[in-house]
Amino acid sequence: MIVDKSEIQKSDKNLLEEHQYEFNFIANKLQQKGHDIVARLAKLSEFQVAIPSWALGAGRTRFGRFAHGGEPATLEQKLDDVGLIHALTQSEGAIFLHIPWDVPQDYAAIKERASSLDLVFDAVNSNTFQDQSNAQESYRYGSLANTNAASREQAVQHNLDVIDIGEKLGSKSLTVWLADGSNFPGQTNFQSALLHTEDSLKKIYGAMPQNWSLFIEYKPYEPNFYSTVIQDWGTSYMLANACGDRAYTLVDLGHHLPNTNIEQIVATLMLKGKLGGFHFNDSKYGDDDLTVGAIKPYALFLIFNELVQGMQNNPQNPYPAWMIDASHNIKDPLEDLMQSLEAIQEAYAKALLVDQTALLAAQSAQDVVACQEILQSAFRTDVRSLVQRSRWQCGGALHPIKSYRDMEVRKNLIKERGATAVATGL
Ligand SMILES: [Mn+2]
Repeated sequence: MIVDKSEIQKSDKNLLEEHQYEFNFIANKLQQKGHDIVARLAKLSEFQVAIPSWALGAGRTRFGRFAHGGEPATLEQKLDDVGLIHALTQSEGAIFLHIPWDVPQDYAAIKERASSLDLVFDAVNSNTFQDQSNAQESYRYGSLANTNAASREQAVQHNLDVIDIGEKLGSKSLTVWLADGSNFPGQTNFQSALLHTEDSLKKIYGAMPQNWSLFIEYKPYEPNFYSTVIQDWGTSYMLANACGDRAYTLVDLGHHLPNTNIEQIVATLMLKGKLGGFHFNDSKYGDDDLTVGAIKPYALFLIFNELVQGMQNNPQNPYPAWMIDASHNIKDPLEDLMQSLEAIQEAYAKALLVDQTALLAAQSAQDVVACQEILQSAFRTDVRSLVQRSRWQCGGALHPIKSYRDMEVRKNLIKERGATAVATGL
């Protein structure tokens, strides 16, 4: 299904007057405070978030999976789904592939399809957390950290194959998330597991093309519940430093123990020039993979405040790769991705409104109350019409979910692909 621009306009028609009124109100107010609205809108429009190929179908828990029908069963259909929400939002113009599920049969055709949908290929993601049917060696006891050299070699080779696939598609980075760890005390030797991991990552890093980056993700627990080899940002940072200049830490919002101060981690990594990528989601208990901003929108804003500060003041840090890494057990995945995007854009828009000069002055004057006032004044600003305007001026919908529903997208996808079509790669 291809989104017709005239359908977006039809769906927007009754919203335009209200949007205009709300936008003028907030734009005037912000201009009076000295904000350059055109520049703010340009920043919002430039912001593109990648969609992972595994987020386009219903997720699963250990207890069941409830499909939505019309899910994308092929790589081509996954591209089409991302293209569809990109047409509505104008901000989801990149796809993040997961190998081995998304290996293209015809590279030229896939690249052409992506470019016709205005999509680029973001980082590629390897998978050594489960055994593939034709595998010689098992990852039951780990991949890059396995005590068995043959398992490690197989895992390294898989990453090299993924780089090869990514290169053919125009990707420029590899994300490694390891499930390696242990379930019981004594099961693993922490030091040798870390040394094996470092050694394996160095081999992968060494084989990457010169213009590629390596993103190393961390996670404190799960699927192993006693220890994970790359448990926190410090371990990831240490490994990235051991690999070299083009290796970075990747922060996934869900990969922290409850109440971790993620904004401080972001600030530290950007100061050191080592924040490579960012995975958005939200959680209440653990790695819940919920819709971004659904639980802790203020924490998301504080994180964005550090990201904005870092992007403005830390030239030593590369522009981070953004991705929504969520799972949709109950909602229509495409609607959920649009809700996540909205929350990300709102947090970003609010962070752009923080008066950094006044904040710095208040911090220097040790005026704690003023510091909080400055942050919360930005957080409490209703920026929804700014986000709408940034999307609309690029040809997107004022209200993407309304347009999606007006166009009966899910019904059409079920008609095209069938009610039982199930997405691969979850
Ligand atoms: Mn992630």
